Amino acid sequence: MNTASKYAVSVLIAGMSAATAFAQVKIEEGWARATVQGQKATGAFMKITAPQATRLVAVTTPVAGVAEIHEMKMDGNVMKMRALPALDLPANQAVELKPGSYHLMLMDLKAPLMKDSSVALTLTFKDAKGVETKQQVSVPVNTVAPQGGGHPHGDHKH
Ligand SMILES: [Cu+2]
Repeated sequence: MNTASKYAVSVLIAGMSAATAFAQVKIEEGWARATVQGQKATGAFMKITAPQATRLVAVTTPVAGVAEIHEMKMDGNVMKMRALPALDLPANQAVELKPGSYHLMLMDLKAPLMKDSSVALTLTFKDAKGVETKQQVSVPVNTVAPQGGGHPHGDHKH
C-alpha cells in the first residue's frame, strides 16, 4: 500500500513538470541592435508567444545597467518612446517587438554590443494569478533585423 501511494505521488510530479515545460513562453527571432563606442542605449527585439495569457513585467541583462520595456508610438507627427510597466501577451498570440514598435530598451550599456556577439536576457512574466516566472534567452547582436522567418519587408533577393 505504501509503495502504491509513493508511485502515485511520483506520477503526479512527473505530470506537473511536463505541464510546466509545455507552458513555456515561446521566444523567436530575437536580436539586439549593435552599438558603436560611446553609445549608451540600444534596443532588443523578438517575437513572444505565450501559451496562456500573461504579461511581460521586467527584463534584465548583464550587458546593461537598466533594461526597460518600451513602446514607440506616433503622437501627432512626432514619434515618441515611453516605458511600459508591462506588456500584455494574450494566449497563443504572437506579440512582435520590433523597431518602431514595442522593444526592450537596454540602457547604461557597460560596453558596445559587437555584431555577431550575443546578449543574454532574463524576461520576467507574471500571469493572471500573479505568479512570476523567469525565462532566459540569448539573442544575437546584429545591425539589422535577421532575414528569413517571413519578414514582410525583407529585401527580395532571389
Ligand atoms: Cu526605447
